[in-house]
Amino acid sequence: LTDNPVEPEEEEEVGRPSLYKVLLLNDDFTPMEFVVEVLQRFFGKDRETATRIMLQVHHHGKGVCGVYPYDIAETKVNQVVDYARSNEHPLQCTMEKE
Ligand code: TYC
Repeated sequence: LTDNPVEPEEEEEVGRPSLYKVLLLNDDFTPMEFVVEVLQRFFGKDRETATRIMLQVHHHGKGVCGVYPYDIAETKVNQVVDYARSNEHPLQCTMEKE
């Protein structure tokens, strides 16, 4: 009888939830101050970090607000879009798989 071979390491990814980036998109109308407020209110950023992300979006077209599991990312997107619409701003928020 030959020795039993050692089982190969299990290399499949199991049980690790995919993460999603929540992105803000630039537009010409939403006030800078409103975007900073959104980043503080819904993404827990301090004022300085929020301002940096807002300016990234303003200058480069989009920016990452945070990275979350699917359900949390989806909730953040809905909260931001609802809040922007309530204040009559066209601010766009979306998510993409990391
Ligand atoms: N471009 C906007 C302005 O000049 C500011 C802005 C920044 C809008 C970020 C949206 O996600 C945004 N008032």
